[in-house]
Amino acid sequence: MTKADKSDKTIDAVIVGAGFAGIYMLYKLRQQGLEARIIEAGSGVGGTWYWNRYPGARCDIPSMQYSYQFSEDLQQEWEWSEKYATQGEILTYAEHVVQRFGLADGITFNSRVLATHYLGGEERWRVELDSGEEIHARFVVMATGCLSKPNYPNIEGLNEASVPVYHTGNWPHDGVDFTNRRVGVIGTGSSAIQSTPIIAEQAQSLTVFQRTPNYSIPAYNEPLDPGYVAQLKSRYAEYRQENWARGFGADFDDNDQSAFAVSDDERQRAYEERWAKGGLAFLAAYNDLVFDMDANDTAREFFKSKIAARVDDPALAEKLVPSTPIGCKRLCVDTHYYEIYNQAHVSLVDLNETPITRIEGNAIVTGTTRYEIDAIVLATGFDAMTGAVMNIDIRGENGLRLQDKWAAGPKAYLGLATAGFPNLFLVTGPGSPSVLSNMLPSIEQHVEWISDCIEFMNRHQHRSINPDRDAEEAWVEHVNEVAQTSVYPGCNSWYLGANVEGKSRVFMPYLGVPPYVEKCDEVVAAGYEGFTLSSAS
Ligand code: FAD
Ligand code: N01
Repeated sequence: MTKADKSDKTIDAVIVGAGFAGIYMLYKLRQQGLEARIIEAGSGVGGTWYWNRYPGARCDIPSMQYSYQFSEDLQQEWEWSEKYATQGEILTYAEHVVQRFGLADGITFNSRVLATHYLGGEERWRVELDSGEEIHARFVVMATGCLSKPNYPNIEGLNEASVPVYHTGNWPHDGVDFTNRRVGVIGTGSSAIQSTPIIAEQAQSLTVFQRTPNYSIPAYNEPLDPGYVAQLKSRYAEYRQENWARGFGADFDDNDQSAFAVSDDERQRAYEERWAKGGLAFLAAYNDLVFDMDANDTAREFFKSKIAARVDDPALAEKLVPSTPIGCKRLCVDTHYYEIYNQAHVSLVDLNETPITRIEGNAIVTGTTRYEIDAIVLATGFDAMTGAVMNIDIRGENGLRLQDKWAAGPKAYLGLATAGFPNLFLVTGPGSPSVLSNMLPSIEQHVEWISDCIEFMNRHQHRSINPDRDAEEAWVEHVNEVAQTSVYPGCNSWYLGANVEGKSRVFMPYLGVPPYVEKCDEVVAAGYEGFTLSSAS
């Protein structure tokens, strides 16, 4: 059989990825009676929650909000057990959704999309899998995730290490027992901050290699109070609706006041109250904490004192205090993180004083010191926002390669589509609130926008949709302008691509859920303004 024979059939859509985005996309397209198929590299659904099985992994948005809202029955039926659900519970939830809505037969597992090329005259995409299979589809939806391509550090000797090396974003499914082992953890972001307290409980010794400290606030995780759950479920839909009006798309008990609208004492009291509750809501204590450096400094000073109070050795505490604005990297949420450093078998290596030079067999070497270990944990994060998409050889009109188009930074209209790549959609792509929001609602908003668009196209017999370059340029500029009004560009974060060697530095997420959703709705109301819709040739 020739390639041409194999390609006779064209399905409606290929969806890449079976995380929360891919699952819901499949559900929505099937509701329209369309033929869609998910291709997933892993052996199961859940995406983030399938891959990140490191000890202590859980959400940092409260579970009652970090869940789908598209089905009232689903949100009423599902019972979360804790304020912040564990990785295992979130994975079970994703599996439940797939089973409940009968989606499993639309997913091909253990299969990676290597390439997808647009066949111009035919207005369809050829999708190539690592199995050698080719699928033709009118639409391709990249539900590949913002934090799904692990970032492996470029450290000499790492690949030749004589001890096991684990990445938090690709953790063994059977778990890892660190009992009686000397463990070295590289990185101090959320993944390290969640996992190290548990690793410390097991390990003979734990050495944490820190390049940049992060701010972290206690989670105060606890079982969910049935009274609270019942009260929230009695008005769940209304509650969800209210959250769309909030900057992060989540209920952080937002205070619409400047940090300087109150006295120093009152501000201190408010910070203490937020601290006592824990979690990301701290940053909503005042409306200018991530927009005004002076306001940010008041929160920074407060955090410094809290970190100092949690660590016995003042010199060590000093090393754990960041010098960057608070919030410009995602605030971490921990359970007894700083306290690990009060244990004799836990130590911190400040890589600013002595950078890692190489891995030598079973040792992490910094300058003249060799740290002998039995296991290495890379908590080194992700090639965020663009990594998974750029990993695929995507070619649009006239053979344009996405890797070339995005070489100097990603360009996407509303983070939903990119000019020159008709009928290819991105879920929570660069230029959308994505990681600066509660991701589950943001995923739903994107999936609904895309499925409505496909439905509109079919109803009006449009064959293709493509963003206009001018509209795209203007949007990318706007995303950057908004970012410049905030503290976000103020540190080397993965929001900017600064954590990956050689990656262009462009601020990728859009700041502000309500104006973003409004803009998406306006574009549709104006007949997909900023897009060109073409009918059959
Ligand atoms: P993912 O869940 O990343 O799924 C993408 C899928 O695409 C993956 O399964 C991957 O295997 C697959 N894939 C990628 N490329 C290919 C390819 N070429 N071929 C085939 N398959 C491919 N967000 C929050 O809002 N709140 C939280 O509390 C929160 N906690 C997080 C905790 C961790 C540890 C991490 C890493 C992220 C967290 N996030 C959180 C962000 C999280 O990524 C999103 O909330 C959400 O799960 C993303 O879903 P998704 O479907 O878009 O992508
Ligand atoms: O990754 P990160 P993460 N040598 O990029 C360091 C979500 N998430 O997996 O800051 C030495 O934050 C790097 O140092 P630096 C959440 O959105 C949520 O922890 O680049 N160190 C940094 O300290 C989060 O923001 C939860 O100087 C190196 C660390 O590795 C996002 O996922 C839990 C290095 C990476 O931190 C990513 O978090 C987990 C090198 N060569 C994740 N390379 C929740 O709590 C990198 N580092 C819900």
